Amino acid sequence: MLAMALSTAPAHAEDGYELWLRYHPLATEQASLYRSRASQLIAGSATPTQTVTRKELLSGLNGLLGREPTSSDTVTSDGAILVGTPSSSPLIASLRLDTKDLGKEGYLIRSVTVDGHTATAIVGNEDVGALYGAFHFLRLVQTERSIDRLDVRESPHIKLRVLNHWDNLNGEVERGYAGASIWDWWKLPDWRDPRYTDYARANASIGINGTVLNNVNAGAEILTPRYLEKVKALAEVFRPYGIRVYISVRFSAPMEIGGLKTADPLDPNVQHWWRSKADEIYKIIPDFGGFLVKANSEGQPGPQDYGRTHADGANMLADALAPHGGVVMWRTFVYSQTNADDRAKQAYTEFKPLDGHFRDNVLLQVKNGPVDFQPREPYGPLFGAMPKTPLMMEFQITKEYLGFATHLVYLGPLYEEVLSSDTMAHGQGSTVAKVIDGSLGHHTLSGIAGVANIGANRNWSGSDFNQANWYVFGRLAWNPTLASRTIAEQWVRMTFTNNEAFVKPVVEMMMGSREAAVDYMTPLGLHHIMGPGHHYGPAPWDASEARADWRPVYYHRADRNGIGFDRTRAGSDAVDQYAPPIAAQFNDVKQTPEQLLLWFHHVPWDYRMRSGHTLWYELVAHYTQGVDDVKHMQETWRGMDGYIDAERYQQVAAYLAIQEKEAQWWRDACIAYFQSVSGLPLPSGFAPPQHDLKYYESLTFKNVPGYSSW
Ligand code: GCV
Repeated sequence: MLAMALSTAPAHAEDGYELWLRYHPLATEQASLYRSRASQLIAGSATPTQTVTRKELLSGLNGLLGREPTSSDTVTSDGAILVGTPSSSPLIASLRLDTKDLGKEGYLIRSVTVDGHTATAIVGNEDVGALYGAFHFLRLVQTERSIDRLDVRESPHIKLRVLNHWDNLNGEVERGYAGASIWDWWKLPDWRDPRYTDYARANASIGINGTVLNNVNAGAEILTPRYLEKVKALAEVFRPYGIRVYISVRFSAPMEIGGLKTADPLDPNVQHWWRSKADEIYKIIPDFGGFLVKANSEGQPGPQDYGRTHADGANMLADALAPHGGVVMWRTFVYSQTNADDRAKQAYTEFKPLDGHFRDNVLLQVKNGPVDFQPREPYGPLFGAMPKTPLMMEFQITKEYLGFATHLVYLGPLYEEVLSSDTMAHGQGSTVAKVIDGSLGHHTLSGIAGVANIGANRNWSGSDFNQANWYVFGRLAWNPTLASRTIAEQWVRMTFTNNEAFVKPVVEMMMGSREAAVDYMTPLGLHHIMGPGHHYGPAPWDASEARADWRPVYYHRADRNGIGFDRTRAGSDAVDQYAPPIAAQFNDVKQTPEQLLLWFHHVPWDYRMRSGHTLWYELVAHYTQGVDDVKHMQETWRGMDGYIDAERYQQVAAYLAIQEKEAQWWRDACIAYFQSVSGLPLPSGFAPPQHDLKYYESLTFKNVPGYSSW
């Protein structure tokens, strides 16, 4: 008996490896219901994509329903699932379904009748559409939705939906909190870890169609033949799943590995070098996606080193890739040590004048906020300000500023807040989502990138709940108008259980988690007051960094009289980078949403908030609320014991305990510091910090994950 039990037990019980593709048996009643509607599978295997689609459906349905549908060529009973494209399947063609508007990646799922039998058709114009449709169908079963009268039509709103890995070739991941890089560069190309296939499955299941393999702080080596062979091997694993590979390139590579004396983008030898390099890449990777570039930013080389513009640099690379259909994703994350102007303004100042100067195959990749992936920022003012240029969104999935792997912070609400922000750039309704999906500027090219939170940890993302951030990124990349709550609910059902007693409170907990983090870290528009360099924990007092704009004190500007960064017309005038109605709103302290108050305004400590309380009171109240919220999350989680496997339950519980400890630390350290600056007594009813300010200031941290310059 024991031997049998052991032989059927999965090698890694519930360690999070399966992600949301967790095809565990549904409850008996549900399973038998679905079995009758998924009795036969009619799906081709003439191409690699068809093969993986078929395999996924068979293993998914087998896992969920306890039985594989029978494979067949004709519909012989009720409950057949037909998968494919009109051109690859005469049976599907005979259904004459309208696939006109689906494009290359879209799909439909339709309940149909074939030869008198009920069936479900999953149809794309191309194989990859059918693959996406298959994942959608599996999700319906996995989340126990009805599959009786289906009429689903889906196509992606955004063309390029990519992950950015900040993975170095030595295996380290910049800002990575889930262990080493999953790319085993040393053993590639000969050893193709099966994990690469699971990575591709996970991404395809949420519609991600591109991956940038290496860090934007790039070395030139990735462009050498030895590494290109490794890139090719990964591209081959990903291709059946509709995923293209891209690489981050170092602008000075022609000098470092090409023996040239310059990397000047207007130099004919440099142009020739990049053209030959692109030819070399496409010879071995015909569907290579293109280059991602961080140039003239935080010490990286770039065209400005030669007195050229970002457009000169991007266009030179674009010309090299254009004959092969590749694109350049050029980042706008620039700010200069020598520029005394507000850091939040510098990307706009640099790039706005270049609108209309980029080649057709260039996208500008813009971080969601004007500074750097803070718990809350206003949307970046470039969105809506460069109508002639396709702008890509860059979100951070890894939680560099949001508590690393251990804090439970669901980023869906953050992404949704940014995507639904109205830039008013072309009248009301000019949301950021419409800027990046290309509809406002009438661009055919559009894109969205997420800085991955994936590493070699068995659970991929460093914690079970961090997986939700990878998931929600993909789903919003496909359709940026989806509600993050709906996505959270689907994720919970797929990742844990369909039991309502679990789903409801856990979704609630997730939805409140981002605001909790904002409250215990940076409430009311505060930002960038984390520990220097590694960004772990609070350090609002810190002024140790060499660069002014890396110091917390630069951002909060607290003194005896007040706190906040004056970005109004009387201050840095960052407000005027927004469209006039938004600028007017942000310029007026009374009209500025209080959650962004200290981002745009320097206000006295006794400033009256809408609640009638003073700013000082509200600040303390928000910090306290953040800690209370985490305690409440712990309480919710305690009530979930027994609904899921003990392994994951316990790890989440342990991580929440860390989060509570650190939320308290954030609150106490920030209150102690701001109190020392304001000189004000703690409002009554609030507990004093557990330690004095000196204690918090004395804490230092070495060997912090994701940060390697100690
Ligand atoms: C890849 C922030 C991070 C850096 C990161 C940079 C960027 O400054 O702290 O680690 O570098 O953003 O996005 O380029």
